[in-house]
Amino acid sequence: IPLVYFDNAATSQKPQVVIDAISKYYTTINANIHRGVHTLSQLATDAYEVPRQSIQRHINAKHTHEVLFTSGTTHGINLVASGFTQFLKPGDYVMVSAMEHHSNIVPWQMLCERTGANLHVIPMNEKGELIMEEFDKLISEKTKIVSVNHISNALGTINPIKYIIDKAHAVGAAVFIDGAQAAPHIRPDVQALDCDFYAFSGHKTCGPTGSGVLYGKEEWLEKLPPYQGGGEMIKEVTFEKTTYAGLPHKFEAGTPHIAGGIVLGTAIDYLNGVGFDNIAAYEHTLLEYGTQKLLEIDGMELVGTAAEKTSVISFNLKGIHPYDVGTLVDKMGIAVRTGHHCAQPVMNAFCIPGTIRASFAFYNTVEEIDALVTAVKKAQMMLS
Ligand code: 7TS
Repeated sequence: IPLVYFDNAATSQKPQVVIDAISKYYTTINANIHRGVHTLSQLATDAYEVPRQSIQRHINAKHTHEVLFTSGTTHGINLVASGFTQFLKPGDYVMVSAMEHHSNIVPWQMLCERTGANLHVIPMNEKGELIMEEFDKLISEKTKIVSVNHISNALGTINPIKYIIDKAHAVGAAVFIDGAQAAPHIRPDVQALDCDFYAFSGHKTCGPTGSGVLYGKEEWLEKLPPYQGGGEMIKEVTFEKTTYAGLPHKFEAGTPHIAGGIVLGTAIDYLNGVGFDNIAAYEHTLLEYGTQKLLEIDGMELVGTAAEKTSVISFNLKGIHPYDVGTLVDKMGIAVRTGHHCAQPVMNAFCIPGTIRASFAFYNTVEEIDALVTAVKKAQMMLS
């Protein structure tokens, strides 16, 4: 049976240009960067700085050195949460939302444990939308950083991040945007948003696993301490004292995922070639079609019905455990994710063990959605 891949929120499939670019890197210019003076090393070093520039343009960062290469969103969040240790004191607040992925909860909890700060959580309503009136009540001069996702992985909700950023700045708080689920669908403009940090993962945006980006405003990146010590992040090392390299190298200790960074650039160029407006418009038709077709099934319970959504449909069938449905549709050749999607607090809020999640990308089709609907109906018959 042909595979229908509807687990794009977990990771995207890779276009041929990306697969070819990985092979081309290792075949033609593989060498360590910034080190040797030999020609190959210079070629690799130059090639590694090219995607930094294309990503700077892509997200509209002011400076190239505000673009840090990471291993993914998780790395970016931990880097900033770790660096904030010195800025927090007992009684301060860190704020996240009720619909965060675990990777945008746990690092901030660890930060609170280290510093004696407390965690505030922006609640959501039954549609899976953040309640801005509650956010307005929670935010205060004691809030030092707010970290929210641009788009929820479990519900597909597009959050009002511009509102959050402006309100947070009004009380002097920094704002971190977890763009893991947004980057495959939306071209973020970090200057227009005025966010202090924006992170995303390469593997969800048609790029290689182990690649990612952390954007940080220059003033914050200058203030934050290095995250890891090691090679390439120093200016001078003696046993008495080490001084650090400038941006972005201060945050890029050790040998990075060179192929990953270069090929992430290829992936972002590829997506821009397809066009983010085209992607958004097409995926919206998939979302509308899928939502309508799935709602025709008896006992269909959609989880996450926000007015502003991307192409993620989380659902349950009345009286049936999501794992059972997921297992059966998988046997019918359809890859969906089932479970809590690393967002257990979301599942707790809806009082459910998990959901079945179909997440669409621009390469999916309505015929594939029809196949999903048929498979879900079959699974329902078998299980009831
Ligand atoms: N933030 C959000 C909103 C995410 O959806 C994910 C991964 C992460 C952070 C972490 O990204 P990583 O690349 O560092 O692991 N989300 C999912 C998902 O929904 N299914 O698998 C991974």
